Amino acid sequence: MAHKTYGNLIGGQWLPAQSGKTFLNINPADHSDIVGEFPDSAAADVDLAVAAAKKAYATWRLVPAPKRAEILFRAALLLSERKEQFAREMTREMGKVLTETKGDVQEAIDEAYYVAGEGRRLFGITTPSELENKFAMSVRMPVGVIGMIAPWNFPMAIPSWKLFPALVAGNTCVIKPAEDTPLSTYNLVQTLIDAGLPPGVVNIVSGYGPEAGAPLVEHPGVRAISFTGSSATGSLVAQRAAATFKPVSLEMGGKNAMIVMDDANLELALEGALWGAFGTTGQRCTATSRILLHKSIAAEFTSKLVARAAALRVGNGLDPAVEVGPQVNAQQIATSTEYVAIAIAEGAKLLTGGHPLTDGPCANGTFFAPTVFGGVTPTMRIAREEVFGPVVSLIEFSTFEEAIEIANSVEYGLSTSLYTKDVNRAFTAMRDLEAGITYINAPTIGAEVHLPFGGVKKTGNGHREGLGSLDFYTTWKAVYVDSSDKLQRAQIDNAE
Ligand code: UN1
Repeated sequence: MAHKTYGNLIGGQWLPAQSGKTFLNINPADHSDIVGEFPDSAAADVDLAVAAAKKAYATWRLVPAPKRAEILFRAALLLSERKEQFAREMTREMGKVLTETKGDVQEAIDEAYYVAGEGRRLFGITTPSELENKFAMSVRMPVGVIGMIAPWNFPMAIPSWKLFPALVAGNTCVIKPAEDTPLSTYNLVQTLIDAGLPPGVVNIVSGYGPEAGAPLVEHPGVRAISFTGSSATGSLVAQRAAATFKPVSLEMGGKNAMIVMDDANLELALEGALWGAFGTTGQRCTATSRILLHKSIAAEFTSKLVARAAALRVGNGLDPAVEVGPQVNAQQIATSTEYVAIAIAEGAKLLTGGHPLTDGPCANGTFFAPTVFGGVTPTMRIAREEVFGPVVSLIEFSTFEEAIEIANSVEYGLSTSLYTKDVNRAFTAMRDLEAGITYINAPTIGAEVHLPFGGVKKTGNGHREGLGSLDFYTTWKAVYVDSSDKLQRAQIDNAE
C-alpha cells in the first residue's frame, strides 16, 4: 500500500520542509510496513514555525482561559472516539502492544480533562499591601512561544503533558516529535484542530535533533524549552538554552530500583517485576531496571522470574497474544546488545535472553529477548547505567538499610518501589528513597497524570510535569493598585 506523506504544521498550513527533504517512519515490528513519510526539517522550517507561533500568541493569550480549556475538553471527547485508531497507528510506528498504546492515548485524554479544569482555576494569590489604600495581587501570565522536544516511548501521552498545560495557560507552541514516532503527535494535534484550536497556536516541525531540535532550542523567539529524552541530550539542550537564558524543563533517564523484602507478597512482586521491567519492552524512563532482592527470597524469586521472562511472547504488538513488542529501532538493539556484553564482561550472570530475536514473528523487525542478569553487584555498569531496553539486573541484599543505600547509589532518581507488608519500612522508604516517585507494593511504572512526574539527580532539573507543570508554563506577575491618590513609598512611608 502506498504510504502517506505528511507536512510540517505551520500557521495552520501543512508544508513540506523548505529543503524538500523527507524521512520514512517505519514499523519496528515489520520493516516492510512504511507508516508515513515526514519532513526532514532544519533551521529554516523552525524559523517559519516560531514566526507563526509568535503571531498566534498575540491573540491566543487574550482568549479567556476557560474558553481555551473548552477546546481541551472537546479534544478529550474526540480522542476517546479515536482511541482505537490512534492506538493502532501508534503500535505501528512505535511497536508497543495495543493495550499499552491504548493506555498512551488514554493518558492524553486524562491529561486533557485534568489540565482543562485549570482553565477555571489558574489561581493566583492576593495579599495585603503594607500601605493604606493599596491592593496587591499576583497573577499567572503565559510565557510566550514554548519549544517542545518529545521522546518516542510515549508518543502521544508525553506531547500531551507538554502541550495541554502550555495551551490552557495561553502559550503557543512549536513541537518537534521524535523522528521515530511523529504520527502520534500529528494525530494529537489534528484532534486539537478538530476541537477548535486556532491556526498557529500549535506548530509541528518534524525531523532530527541536531537539524531541527537544536535551532528550536537556540531560537531567540522561543521563550522556554520542554524536553524529554536522554540525560546526554538533555545536558546539550540545557547548555544551548542557557545562551539565551531560556528556562528549560528536562525529564531524562532513570535506573529505577524495585526492592523486594523477605515479608513481601512474592507473587505480587513477581507480577510487578515482569510488568515494570518488560512492559513497553523496558523502554520507559520509569522502567524497573534493578530488582533488589532480600537474600532469603532471592533464589525462589529469581527462578520464578527467569521462567516467566523466558516465556513472554515477543512479536508484533498488534497481535493480541503478544506481550512484548519490538525495540523502537536498530540503535536501541545495538545498545541492549552492548550492555549485555558489558554485563558479562563485568561478571554478571546471564540467566535468560541476552540477544536480538530474528526468527518467526520477529524476522522483519528489531526485537530483543527479555533479559535477566543475576549476580549483579551495585558497582557494575549494568547496575548503574540506563539501558532503555528489556534488560533487568538482580542484586541481592541482607538488610533493609543496605537496600535503600543500593537504591540510592546511582546517579539517577526517577522512580523507586518497595514490596513489603511492614508499614514502618514503607514509610521509611517513602522518606529515604532519593527519587521523584516512590511506589509501595507496585512496580516503578504507572504514574497518573495529576501527580507530579519527574525526578532528582541526573533525571531532571527540578521541574515537574503533571501537578506542577503550570509552574513552568506560566510566569508570575505582581500587580499593585494604589487608590490613595498620592505617592506612597514602600519600605519608607510606613517604617518606624
Ligand atoms: C516514561 O517512563 O517514559 O508512569 C513515562 C508511567 C507512564 C509514563 C511513563 N504513565 O509508567
